[in-house]
Amino acid sequence: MNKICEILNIKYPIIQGGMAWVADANLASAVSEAGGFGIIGTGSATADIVREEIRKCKKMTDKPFGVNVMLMSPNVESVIEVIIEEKPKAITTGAGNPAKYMEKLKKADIKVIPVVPTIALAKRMEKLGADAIIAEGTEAGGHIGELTTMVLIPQISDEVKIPVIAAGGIANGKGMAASFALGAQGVQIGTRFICSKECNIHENYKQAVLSAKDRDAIVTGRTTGHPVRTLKNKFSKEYLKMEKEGASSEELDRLGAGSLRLAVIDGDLEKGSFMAGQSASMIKEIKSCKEIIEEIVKESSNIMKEIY
Ligand code: TUI
Repeated sequence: MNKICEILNIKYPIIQGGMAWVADANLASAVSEAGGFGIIGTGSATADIVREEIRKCKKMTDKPFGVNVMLMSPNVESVIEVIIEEKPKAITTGAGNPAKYMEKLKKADIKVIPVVPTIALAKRMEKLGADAIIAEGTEAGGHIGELTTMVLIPQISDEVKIPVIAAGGIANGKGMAASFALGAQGVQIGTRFICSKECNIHENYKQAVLSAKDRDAIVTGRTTGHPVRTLKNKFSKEYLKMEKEGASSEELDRLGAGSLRLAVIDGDLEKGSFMAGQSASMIKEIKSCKEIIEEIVKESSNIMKEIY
């Protein structure tokens, strides 16, 4: 049996990305109901909001689901406490090192699956007792590392014994088959699920992803040490211009404050930060989570059968 399916007790090794503001109980439960592993993205949300969303998800599905913890959140400590009380099947972590929380979470019998952008961090996470690793290439949306999925996955899967989940640039069966070929046992998919029927975000966000071309998912924030991949628009172009002109972190933070919310909730095409991965240009239509998952599984297994 596939190791990711075994650890998470799911049908298909497809994990939905824990996208802040985007991945709510509605999306997570739809992915889990379809046989994947749905994740509630907590971003910088308060512990009370996170508790509410986890309880909502439990009402919407009997299937296992997880929560993503964004480690740069000012609410990270209280969010971890809520997670320990509510006991989702697993957590994924992003934008930092979860070492501090590992023991507590494992004691609560919650699987811990850190997202890592480097080989060194993957090895450190294995030593600390991570149950699996999500190795995320720079093709991904949101907060990113520098290495590509193509070079990260084969190296991490050679270096660690725990199962590896590939992320970054994966939106269809080709990406899933490639991930298996590179040594991963599963995939994490974010951007494709933005374009799902069950994703409760402003229609403008979905349309922005659907109309994105190959070079439209650009990186802002390289000068601050917090690179973020987001779609090209007035906001991201202004951000890059200010970086070029030597703006301080404080000035850039002021410009960025609230911009993800403006994209997700208000659909503000000028001031919003439409975080998305390079795979945006591969996504052509809005489908249900069930259709997306079944299409990816079918396409990847056909590719693997056709090789020999
Ligand atoms: O976390 C993500 N992607 C995200 S989080 C997010 S919320 C946000 N909003 C505004 C500004 C910034 C973020 C949007 N997208 N992906 C997982 C990921 N984790 N990518 C890279 C990393 C990472 C980076 C450094 C993981 C660990 C790490 O460790 C550094 C250390 O402390 O050793």
